[in-house]
Amino acid sequence: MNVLKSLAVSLLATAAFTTAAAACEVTLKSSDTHPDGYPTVEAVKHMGKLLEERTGGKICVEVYHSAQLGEEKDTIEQTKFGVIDLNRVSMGPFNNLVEETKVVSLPYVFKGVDHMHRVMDGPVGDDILKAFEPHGYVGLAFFDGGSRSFYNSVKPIKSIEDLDGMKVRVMQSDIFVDMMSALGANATPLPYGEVYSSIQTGVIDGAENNWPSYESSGHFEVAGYYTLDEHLIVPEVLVMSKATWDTLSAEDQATVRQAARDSVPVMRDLWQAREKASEEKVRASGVEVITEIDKAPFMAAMDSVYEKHVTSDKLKDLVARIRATD
Ligand code: GTR
Repeated sequence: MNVLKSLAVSLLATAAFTTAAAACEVTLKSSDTHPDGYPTVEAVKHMGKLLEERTGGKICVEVYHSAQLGEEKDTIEQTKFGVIDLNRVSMGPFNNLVEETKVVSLPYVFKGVDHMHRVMDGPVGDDILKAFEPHGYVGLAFFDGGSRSFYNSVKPIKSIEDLDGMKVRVMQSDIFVDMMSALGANATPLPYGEVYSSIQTGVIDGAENNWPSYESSGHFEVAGYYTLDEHLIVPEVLVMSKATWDTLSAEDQATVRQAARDSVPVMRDLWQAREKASEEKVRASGVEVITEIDKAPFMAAMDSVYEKHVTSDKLKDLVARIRATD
């Protein structure tokens, strides 16, 4: 969706919510690509509830789910200008804007989800949250994005060789394009909302994502082979527009920050439950899930991605600190 169209949609959506939010002095408009009920959507709603309680009904949050305000790249732009106040997105589409987000978008940089939590809950996470500010965003909290694995409509992928020449959709970031090239596939960066029809019409052979996204997007209906190679664990981030942030008092800013932090454990519980439920639904649908996969060659192929993207001392240091986190 282009920016003007997104703007028009967001204005209309604002009008639709005016009545519901009438009691609130400040209504923060929040964007999410996922459908209602998805863990990230529910976590931001929870944050809104906390905010409303803690400010005596002064600050409220309206979550516009299902990409009602546009695809992630466009909404990130609109958030910078304060057209959207809050945005829950993957780190991926932020890579070309906030370079520190690259280090947590590298294939196999985390040893697993627990390791990712320890890193993002610690000083590395704090530094990455702060890195958003000079670019017009206030980093508030990190959410889960599970492990991303490949799926496609053509054949079971059991080794790197099976990926050779395949057209695979990736998020709009150079890291993921280079990751696919390193694996011998053709990367097609596309907005999330275009993936289903692109697989259906054969524009691409497949994509990659976690269980809840593979399920909730319906991609499993058109791409029936899922290979658990778990090449990426990309955390998600909740940011606020710095333009909006600057209109709040210091006290309200602190309340917003705390409410966002307090939504994280809620999100993690919802995420765990949803991962299980999504996996069950997908397996029951007859999708072929390939679990016997040697990850070592996939990991080895990523050296060139690190060489190309981890060049500055700042990024090298962050990667070293991630690796040194137990
Ligand atoms: C999901 C993620 C979204 C979006 C999507 C994608 O896992 O939660 O924010 O980035 O992947 O692949 O575009």
